[in-house]
Amino acid sequence: MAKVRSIDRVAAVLDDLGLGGRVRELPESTRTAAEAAAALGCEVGQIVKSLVFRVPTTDEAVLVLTSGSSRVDVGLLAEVVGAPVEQGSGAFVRERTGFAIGGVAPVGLTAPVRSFVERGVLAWSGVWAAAGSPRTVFDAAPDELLAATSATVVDVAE
Ligand code: 5CA
Repeated sequence: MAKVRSIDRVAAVLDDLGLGGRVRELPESTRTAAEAAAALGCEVGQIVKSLVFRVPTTDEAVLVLTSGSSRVDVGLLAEVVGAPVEQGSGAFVRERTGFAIGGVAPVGLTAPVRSFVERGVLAWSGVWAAAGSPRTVFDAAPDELLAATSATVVDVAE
């Protein structure tokens, strides 16, 4: 089977969800929320970080979408998940999502991953998330992001 580029996977899912045309290619690489906010001219809080955690006891992957201005408290996330969690390594992230760190998108993963949205994301009327590479982002309303990811809203910010 031909290898599908990760940005094409994301664009195809967005199209299917009726969110086509949302992807924007940035002139520079934006591996961090701060870089993405600077490139887009928006608040850091409006950049959604797609963070992949690992449950060591089960090797399960967990995706947490959180505002660029907040950090995930792994203790609070462990309570939600019901087991200790750790940040996933670059290799783990790539294996479970098909994305490299810096371009992890909340949709278009190569396999389903249990997903959560940190409540702080809902404070914004519009947010941006990575679209499969460090140079691509897409915009969405928090409700659209929730529907697209089938995520559960949680309070796990530090
Ligand atoms: N393109 C930007 C803005 S959309 C982006 O992808 N931001 S991000 O927040 O979703 O991805 C960066 C995050 O990757 C960092 O906050 C950090 O949690 C994680 N990360 C960075 N380096 C590593 C690493 N070596 N191992 C595991 N996680 C890492």
